[in-house]
Amino acid sequence: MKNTKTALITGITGQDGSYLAKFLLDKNYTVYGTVRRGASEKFSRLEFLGIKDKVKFVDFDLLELSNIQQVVKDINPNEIYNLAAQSFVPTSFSLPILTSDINALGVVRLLDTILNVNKDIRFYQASTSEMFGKVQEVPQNELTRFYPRSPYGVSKLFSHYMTINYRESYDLFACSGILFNHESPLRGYEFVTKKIVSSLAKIKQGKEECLYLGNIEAQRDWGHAKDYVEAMWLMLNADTPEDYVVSSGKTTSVREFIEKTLDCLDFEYEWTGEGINNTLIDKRENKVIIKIDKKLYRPAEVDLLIGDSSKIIDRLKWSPNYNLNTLIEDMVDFEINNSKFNF
Ligand code: NAP
Ligand code: F7E
Repeated sequence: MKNTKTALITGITGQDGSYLAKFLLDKNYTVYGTVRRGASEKFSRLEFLGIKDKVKFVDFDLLELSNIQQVVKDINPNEIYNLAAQSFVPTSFSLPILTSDINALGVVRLLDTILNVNKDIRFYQASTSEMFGKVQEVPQNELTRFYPRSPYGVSKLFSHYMTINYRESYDLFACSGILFNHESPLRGYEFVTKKIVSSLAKIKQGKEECLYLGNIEAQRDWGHAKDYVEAMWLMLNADTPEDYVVSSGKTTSVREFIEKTLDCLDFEYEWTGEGINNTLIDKRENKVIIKIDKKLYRPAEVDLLIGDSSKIIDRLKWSPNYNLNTLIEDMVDFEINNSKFNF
């Protein structure tokens, strides 16, 4: 049956925006996506997914209130998924004011616009496990106390509570998904999983020499972005607006992620040294291929994340298809077979 729903996705050029657009198009939504003007085109993810021609694009920036008002008024969608953000944690330390303007105030601009344009628009806010930061409980669920450790985490906590406040004050159908790290072949190169998989694949092919990393003892709860965009849709199509944790329920260190990737690429390897002198040797080539770079450490780190997604599994029947091993296989396969795509 024809779906008559319209969705507006902010941040459609990013990892999640691209997968969500594909997911909604497959459900016959009319999909609008917001694009921030830049010096070069940034549609490579949508092109890789084969959907660039199916999305309707609008110029948009979360910094510009009148632009947001015009876009929401013109499209008047059934659902808005706010995925746009300055999402890279290290950049939030160097650009804390810009990060706050986009990630925190940008969300109030959107919420207030919805309130004034059409209160029936359903709203999804991309909240994050970074809000748990220095974790106050293990595992973390919807009731765990927050303790963010970066300007990014703090900005997202502001917008998380703003979303709740607009829901409670004005009866908006507004939900926050507290999503733990989710990765994919379409992840930006600066994030650790993509950096590891991409560099190790290139080292294996003789195209790169050495990978430099920061704190490899940090532990993350990693899932696949394809599974996580489905959770966003489930939230906006539930009977009541609520907040949900979305996670795999397992935690893995960056070091273990490296080892799994090395196994997947059939390396023989050995760690030597301690702390920042830790290095990894390719035993077949007798070469150092991973070194630690102190400059990649963060001013404050989130040491451990592990989520408890019982609520969304029980109430919305969310059921992920990927685990960490199949995620890594998907990412490695992409690096080996699709080197012409650059994100
Ligand atoms: P991403 O790949 O970094 O994409 C971010 C998107 O936001 C891009 O399309 C970017 O556009 C856009 N954007 C940045 N600043 C903007 C502005 N001022 N106005 C309008 N658009 C702007 O992020 P992602 O990994 O897909 O994550 C999607 C959302 O989920 C983000 O809000 C992120 O903070 C949140 N989140 C992500 C994870 C995760 O593990 N991936 C976990 C929890 C929460 P350009 O192409 O122009 O840069
Ligand atoms: O770092 C460590 C680093 O940048 C993961 C964003 O999507 O998920 C993401 O934030 C860990 C950290 O992700 C390098 O110190 C070591 O402990 O891949 P990341 P993130 O900071 O967890 C959350 C849920 C979001 O919401 C964010 O938007 O890996 N690490 N060495 C490194 N990290 C990077 N990037 N680069 C390194 O060389």
